[in-house]
Amino acid sequence: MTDTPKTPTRRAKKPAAGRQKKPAVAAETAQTAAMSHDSLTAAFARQLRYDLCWDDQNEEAMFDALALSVKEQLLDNWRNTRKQDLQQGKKHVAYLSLEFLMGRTLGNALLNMQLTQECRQLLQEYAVSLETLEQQEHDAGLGNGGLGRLAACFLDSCATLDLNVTGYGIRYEYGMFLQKIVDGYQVEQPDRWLRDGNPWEVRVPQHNVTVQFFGHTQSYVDSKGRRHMLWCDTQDVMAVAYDVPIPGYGNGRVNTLRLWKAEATNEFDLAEFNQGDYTEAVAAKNQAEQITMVLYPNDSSENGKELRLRQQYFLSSASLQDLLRQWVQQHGMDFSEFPRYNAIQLNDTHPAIAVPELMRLLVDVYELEWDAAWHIVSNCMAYTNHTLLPEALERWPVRMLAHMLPRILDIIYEINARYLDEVAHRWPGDVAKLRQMSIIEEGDEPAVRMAYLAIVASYSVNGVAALHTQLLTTGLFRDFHELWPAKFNNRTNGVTPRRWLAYCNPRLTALISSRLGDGWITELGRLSALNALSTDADFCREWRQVKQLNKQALAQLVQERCHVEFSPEMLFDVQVKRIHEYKRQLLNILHVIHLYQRILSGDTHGMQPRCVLIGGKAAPGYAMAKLIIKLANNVAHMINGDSRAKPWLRLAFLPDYNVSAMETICPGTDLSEQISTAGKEASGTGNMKFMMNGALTLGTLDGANIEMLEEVGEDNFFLFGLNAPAVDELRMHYRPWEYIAASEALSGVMSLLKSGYFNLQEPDIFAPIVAAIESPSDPWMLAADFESLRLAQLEVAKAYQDPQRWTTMSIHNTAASGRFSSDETIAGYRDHIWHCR
Ligand code: 26Q
Repeated sequence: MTDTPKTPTRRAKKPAAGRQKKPAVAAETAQTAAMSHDSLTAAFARQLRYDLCWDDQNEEAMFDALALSVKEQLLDNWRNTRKQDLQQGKKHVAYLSLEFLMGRTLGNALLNMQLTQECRQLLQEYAVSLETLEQQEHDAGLGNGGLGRLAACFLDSCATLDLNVTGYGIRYEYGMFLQKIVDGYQVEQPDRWLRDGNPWEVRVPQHNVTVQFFGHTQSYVDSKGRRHMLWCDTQDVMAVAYDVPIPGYGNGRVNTLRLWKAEATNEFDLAEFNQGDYTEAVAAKNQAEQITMVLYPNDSSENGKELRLRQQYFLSSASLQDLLRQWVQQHGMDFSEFPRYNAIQLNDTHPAIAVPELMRLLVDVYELEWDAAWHIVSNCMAYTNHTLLPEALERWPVRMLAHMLPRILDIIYEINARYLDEVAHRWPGDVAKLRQMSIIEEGDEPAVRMAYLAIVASYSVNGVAALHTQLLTTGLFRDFHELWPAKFNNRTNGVTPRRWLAYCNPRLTALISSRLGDGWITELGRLSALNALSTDADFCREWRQVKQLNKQALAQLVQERCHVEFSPEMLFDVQVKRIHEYKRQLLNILHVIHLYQRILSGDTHGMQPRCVLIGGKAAPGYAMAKLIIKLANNVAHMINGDSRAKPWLRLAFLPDYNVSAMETICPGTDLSEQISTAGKEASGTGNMKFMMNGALTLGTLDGANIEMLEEVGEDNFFLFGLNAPAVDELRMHYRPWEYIAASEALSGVMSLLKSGYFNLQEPDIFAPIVAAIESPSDPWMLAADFESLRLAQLEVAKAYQDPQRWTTMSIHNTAASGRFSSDETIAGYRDHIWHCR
């Protein structure tokens, strides 16, 4: 890895005028800032010498010592934040998510605490660089991709915007698998990220709660004639809280990410033990602890897995019990004001079982009447949808719920019955409508439609980009939009400029801040001032120099991980994201093959030498995605081994793409590929990270690409392909062979692919890929968009060959990225959904 500085080397001394007002906790921080160097230094020395009992100066031990010392510096602010929120009665938001893709913490925490320089200084005395220690940290890979990383960016923005937000998630023992490439194939290996301990977490056993599973329900009528439900003979699991601090940028706020670990309850152990069955007791312990053992590595739902449902209920129940316990501690048993002081944001339907669980807790445990409880639930819950793919909509078999969560199923039935009355009222006599909109899907295997459950209970339902929200309200959720139009709203995604510019691109940060000051770090809209510098010769030269150095760092990463030589003089063309057919990595590969054929035929006139990088993980059970990885590797092998191609073209597949890899990739990229079939990518967020770092986008009219294009203008964006309505229209009469026949380039590519040129040792392995492209039912319509992509890539080449033009376009992209800060997005959630300050 690179040894380049990771944080701003120059920062304007005074904050620029009009910076956000610092919140109250900041005053305290300023006081302690002067002491922080001493205390960090002292804490580090103490950690190293005593707490870690390590006399040798080992880099792992030094990382641990540093991380623990940094955490120590956060503790006072952490406690104060909690105290002040309570005193001020600040509205609390619980962000429930099965995924938080945090990546590494050290560098980002130092940046937010503004301790990077101090830290560098102190490490000088130990003759070790901050970068070396940063690289000792394992990524916290507690997520699959976009949805999980979005949750992580949101936590950063919530803390920075001084909002009282707690992230609730699962402390998976094994995060996202590590990807190895063997003979071109993806091989999954377990990610034991906690093996050496996690210095950032604090175990908080005083917050333990018990979560129930299985058993059966019983009712009884009390002396006052009120009916009560009991859920009995359950198998109980203990949820143990592990808290991780989330510091805001330069404001002294420290929020909490609370991750739950499943452990066997003592009672359970003891009962077995008393019967003398020691081995059964230990086995039960294992069963309980399985719940939080592993993250499901699918980024589109894998329906019906029992353990996954257990994870969802475990997270939901533990988090809600935690919220209610805190409420009762402060307000007693009166819940009427609960929604005024609490919002619960559901990150997709994964935690939607929280809806009936909150009803259960309020009705069965806290003894509220149904209507009062429903009033509370339906004024707290808000649901974010992240997908348009119908196969990704979660459905849980009624049978499974009846067995695992019998009381919860009863409550879902009751919610459904009452809600269907409303539907019947709105559409009298329309039985088809009732069936269509029911939370319960009928059929051979009746199932609960989790998205419907979430919509019915939520006061807000949002999509994650303008097109996505529009397609939700006119497609997937049309009936619901008709019934409750006011619930629906759009919140276009964003990414945190702290990690995705200030931290990961210190050179560009220094350059930007040298002209604009550093106010842009918390007000990204200020980057628009760069437009005025886009033709300034000095500024452009420096901009190019920065990109060149960042490309060297990326080239080094590619050399180390792929053993492919990337030359920083060439165009760096990058597509990194989960491997999925709708994202069309295959279309990218087809274009690379086409370039290769041009080279072989001597048609290199006007060709721009380029290095293409593809990276991403395939779900372990997704055969086609895995085959696309194999194809990328085989094509790379042929091209990189062919001396004729060397001056023009290189292709590399980067193994184990993750958050820390992206921190080196996006600063060093010239061209970002966002080429999904229009109407399929809900938003995309990688696209925004690239844009912020001055990459140009080659993209379809999909997800947030559309809004990026709107911001930056057509002159600074390479647009191609069918739009969403055209894709839908074409589906009825799609004949891919006509597109293939009409394109000399695509025919050539298909012939070479079919000839077995890329799989000489393994005949026929790519037949499923050829068949998919040639199928009239190819949902992703690769053939239809190929020519358009090829032409757009010609424009890319032309633009890149005019360095001044490219640089100006690059600057315009960074300048226009202000709207895609997650601060903007979170300000939207704050003002339009959470209504908190
Ligand atoms: C569900 C059930 C069982 C197992 C796994 C899952 C599952 C897990 C993760 C389903 C979906 C996901 C992840 C989805 C995701 O990452 N969606 C992406 O969300 C981003 C943030 O909004 C968007 O930018 C992307 O467009 C969207 O694909």
